Amino acid sequence: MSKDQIPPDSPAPRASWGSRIGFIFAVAGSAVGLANIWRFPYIVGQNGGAAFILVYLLCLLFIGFPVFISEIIIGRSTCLSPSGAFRKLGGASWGWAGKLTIATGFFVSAFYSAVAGWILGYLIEAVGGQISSFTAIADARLHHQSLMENPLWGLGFHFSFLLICTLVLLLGVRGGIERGNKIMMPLLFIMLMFLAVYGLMMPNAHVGLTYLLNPNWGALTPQAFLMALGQAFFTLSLGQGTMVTYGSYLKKNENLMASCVPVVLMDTCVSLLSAIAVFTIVFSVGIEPNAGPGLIFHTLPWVFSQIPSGHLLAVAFFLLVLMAALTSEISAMEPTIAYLIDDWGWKRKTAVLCCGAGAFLLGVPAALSYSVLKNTTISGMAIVDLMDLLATSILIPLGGFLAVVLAGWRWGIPQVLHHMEQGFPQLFEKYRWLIYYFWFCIKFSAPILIILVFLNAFGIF
Ligand code: ALA
Repeated sequence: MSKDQIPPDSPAPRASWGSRIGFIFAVAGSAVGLANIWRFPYIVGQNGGAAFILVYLLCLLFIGFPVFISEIIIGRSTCLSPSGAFRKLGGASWGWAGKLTIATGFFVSAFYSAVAGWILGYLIEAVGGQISSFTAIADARLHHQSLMENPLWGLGFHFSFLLICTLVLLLGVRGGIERGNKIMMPLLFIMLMFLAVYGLMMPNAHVGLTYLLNPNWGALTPQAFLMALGQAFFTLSLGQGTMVTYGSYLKKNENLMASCVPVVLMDTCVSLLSAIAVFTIVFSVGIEPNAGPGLIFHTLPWVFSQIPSGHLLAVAFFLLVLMAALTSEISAMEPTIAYLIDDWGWKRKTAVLCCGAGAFLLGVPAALSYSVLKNTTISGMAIVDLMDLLATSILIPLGGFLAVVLAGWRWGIPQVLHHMEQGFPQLFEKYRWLIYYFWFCIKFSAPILIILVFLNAFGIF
């Protein structure tokens, strides 16, 4: 980075991505996570199959992608963490909005790690063959229950998962995040392709595909719209400071569209492929995949016990989910780390260690949700589910809303378009319609639709 790119209020030369592919893999790594492989298949199953997929794709087109681009531009144009970036573009009073998104990322990293810890625990179980040898689905459920009721199991894997993330983060933006994603993302794609092809070759694969592609419009409730919106936001890691922070490491001469469009396509492909893999594999043994979060913790282990090469598939599946979770967790922690470095002048090592320790402590209640804290519920929901609900239905859409209002109304569309052209000055000459698309989405459709979905979901109209 040349000297003239360093903003005056940035204390030290800022880290940057080494290459475009490094950026694409890092951002795709952040985007592809538990939401794609774990949540997407079961919410599709519960909310109308292809009808829900259509709503989800529209949410991506008119809300998710414009918010994603706005956040990346906010970061790239300021080269600051979300707090400084929001302050610089919006004025002093906007600093709190940036801080809110950082706090959201930190909050997500805490409960996400608890859930990802269970995945790590299941991977170890898969390697040992314990989750591919059940003779009845009830046994798989009981085994899951016995693991979840063991507080040391939950806490130990929550800690171990965070330890791996912290070690990667200690290696820095290029040496840790970029290199780690460059290794894990291709592996993730290979494993997912393998599982999807395997699923399509199973008996009854067509039943799974029909279930996925058959639209059930009656299942599209207001809650389903909120879920589609929450999924579009959560899967692109929006509203949690991540994309602003990752954008702040992107060089100004990078072609923004060529860097960002592949990320959204990859993320969407992973969600659809995961749904294909899960539905075809689950239907092959004649059961329905609408089992909620239990889908991957007892339904799939039971399926792995029924099919040929189930042991190998179980290892491949949980390794896939683990890598997806690692790259996303790292990206949820990075905004806090960047903030501590930028605003508080901390060294990276101190910031990473404190962020890791903080995420562990905040995640402890989530990790213990089904053991010592299993009777601590609100409206019947366990702590981890409440944290998930608070993040995905309120904090994350709110953070995305603030980013898009900052970009579209406070900073202004001309500035946004100007920064979009950096790295590709002919962008709007070649694709003039993009001006109207971004103008309409950033200024109107994204903020208005977010408000409408909120009001609708809370029964206000
Ligand atoms: N984007 C991450 C996921 O999908 C947080 O899980």
